Amino acid sequence: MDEIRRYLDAARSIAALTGAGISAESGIPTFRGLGGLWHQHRPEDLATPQAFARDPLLVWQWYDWRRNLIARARPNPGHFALAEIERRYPFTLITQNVDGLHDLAGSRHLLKVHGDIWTLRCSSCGRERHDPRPNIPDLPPRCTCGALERPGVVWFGESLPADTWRRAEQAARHADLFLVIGTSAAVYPAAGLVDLAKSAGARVIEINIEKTAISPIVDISLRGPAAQILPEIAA
Ligand code: BJW
Ligand code: ZN
Repeated sequence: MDEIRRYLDAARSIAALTGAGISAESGIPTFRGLGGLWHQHRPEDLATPQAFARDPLLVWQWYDWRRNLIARARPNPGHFALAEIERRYPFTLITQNVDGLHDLAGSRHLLKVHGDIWTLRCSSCGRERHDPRPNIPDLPPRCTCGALERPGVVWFGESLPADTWRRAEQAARHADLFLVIGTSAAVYPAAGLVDLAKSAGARVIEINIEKTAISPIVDISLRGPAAQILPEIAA
């Protein structure tokens, strides 16, 4: 830990990439692995534009179930530690999570590369609105233009929000310390940020309870729960 705190103190620019694992201790299931969020469905069956076109009600029921679960969740010490790191160091937080728990913990330099579950977007006119209700009455919801609204998240086969993604790449390229926290690093292009940071010269530290696809290429692997390790780093 002392060594890692020295890296933080010496770094001119720090970035972190978080995934579902950081919210696991807030009670939100991860996507893959045991107890994963795919909830007896394959991602390809639910998190794609094709799935929404085929059965918007099924997709909305899954998102509504998740919104309800997330609405009751609170940030954990891992989220708070990253907000604390942002207050003390030049830091950019890149998250694949759509749950909003980093915002609640106080992170502000935050890039949500997979969107936000609390945003609804019209599938026809593109109008976006924030809807904080844990459950949406009358699924599937409709826009004032009459077309179906969809969750404001990024599904498989869709592009990431261009400006947010450009800033994420920039943060990874400029970082001299890159933290990879609670992600299986299985989903691209987000997982590619690790390679990008490493080839641009960053020291890469992984925090995960398990070995992942990127474990062989990182400089340091810290095995354990993010809610325990991050507060130790930020202490
Ligand atoms: C803990 C813990 C604790 C547990 N403490 N740790 C290159 C190669 C191959 C494929 C592709 C490629 N480029 C693109 C693709 C296709 C595709 C893709 O990546 N497929 C792979 C599955 C192979 N990517 C896309 O389609 C992306 N778009 C794209 O590339 O656009 C360009 C394009 C356009 C048109 C045509 C083709 C290309 C979009 C990807 C969108 C992903 N969307 C989702 C759903 C978001 C909305 C929602 O939440 O519903 O994003 S899928 C899902 O996976 C979600 C997550 O953000 C994402 C990543 O998952 P994450 O966070 O890593 O979670 P888990 O569960 O996988 O891992 C949790 C980890 O935590 C584990 O390691 C645990 O051990 C750990 N853990 N408790 C610390 N307490
Ligand atoms: Zn509309």
